[in-house]
Amino acid sequence: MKKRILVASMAIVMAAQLCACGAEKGEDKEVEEIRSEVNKAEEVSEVDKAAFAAGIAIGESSAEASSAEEITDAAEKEAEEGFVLNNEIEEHCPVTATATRGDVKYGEFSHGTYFSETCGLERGYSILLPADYSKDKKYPVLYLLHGIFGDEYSFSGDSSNKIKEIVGNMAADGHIEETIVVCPNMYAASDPEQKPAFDNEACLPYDNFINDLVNDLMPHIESEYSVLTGRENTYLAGFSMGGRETVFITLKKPELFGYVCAISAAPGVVPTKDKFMSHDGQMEESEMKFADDAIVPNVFIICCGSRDSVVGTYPKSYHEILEANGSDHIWYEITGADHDNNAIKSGLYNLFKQIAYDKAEH
Ligand code: FER
Repeated sequence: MKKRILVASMAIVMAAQLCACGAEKGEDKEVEEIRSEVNKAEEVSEVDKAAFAAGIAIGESSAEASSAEEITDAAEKEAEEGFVLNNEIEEHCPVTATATRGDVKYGEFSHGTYFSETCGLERGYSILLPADYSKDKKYPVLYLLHGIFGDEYSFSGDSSNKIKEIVGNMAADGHIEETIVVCPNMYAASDPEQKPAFDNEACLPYDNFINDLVNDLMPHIESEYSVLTGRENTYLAGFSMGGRETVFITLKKPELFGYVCAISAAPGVVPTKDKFMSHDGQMEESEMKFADDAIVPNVFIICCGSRDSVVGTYPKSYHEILEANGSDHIWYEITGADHDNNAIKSGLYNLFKQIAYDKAEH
């Protein structure tokens, strides 16, 4: 498993190299060899694709990927201190937040569909409703966006991200309101045959998700479920490719989301070239900011594992650009975490902690 993932990852890098050198040298033998490696990788790439999407560590088994000791020690220490309602970031999601408790009823994921005018297609989403969901109550909603190659099952199909436990425990303890979590399919393509890949054209449907979310999915959720509406009750978070779209959507539609967290955001918001591909960019660096008169989120977190082997320091660069452009946000690193669920758990926990603090009377 470890080796297969490594081979596939290497082949993805080679695929990028292939694009770069193919243009210069033409179809010589070396290129053919690389191409055949890439094809081989495609056979095993389903494993790799699922890993990208769900936040399972890429390149090594997840137990080894993050620095486990560093993370467990810190999470236990933070748990010992108990939940303190303040606006301080806790780098590691405490173990008490992810524990399965006998005294807490957790929600379950189910699946729904909606018609997307944006794509001209019926599209799916997973939804986590609180255990005692009732039409007599109204709930805030978190829209949670998956990574590249993912779909609406990426989060719901991976119990290691502890989403149910984090939301359930924090609500049961009265820190946050019971909250609905919606996990869309972020690949908003009109052609059902189009597939994601590491090239600009294949990534356009991800950049189109903003339209599907705002014009189709949010109205659907607001009409089908008993939800509180408005920016104070509408949260946005995403991992990796989902983190990149979270940053983009937040900058474009800041008035819609009161609380936001971009976890391990992928490159491509601004033009750049990384080991996977050359990115055209969704905007120029000078444009990467909130409009002067914008209503901005109450909380906008950007975070990333200190050992992220996939997106590296791109999230930090987003923080630096936003800071240089005068756009408010919180930036932090999760010491020891890779491109994985340790980062996801931390981001979600801290988003809810900030929500708890911001909504409390203090
Ligand atoms: C890239 C590097 C990482 C990229 C996407 C990713 C589209 C996404 C990774 C993930 O979602 O896990 O260059 O380009």
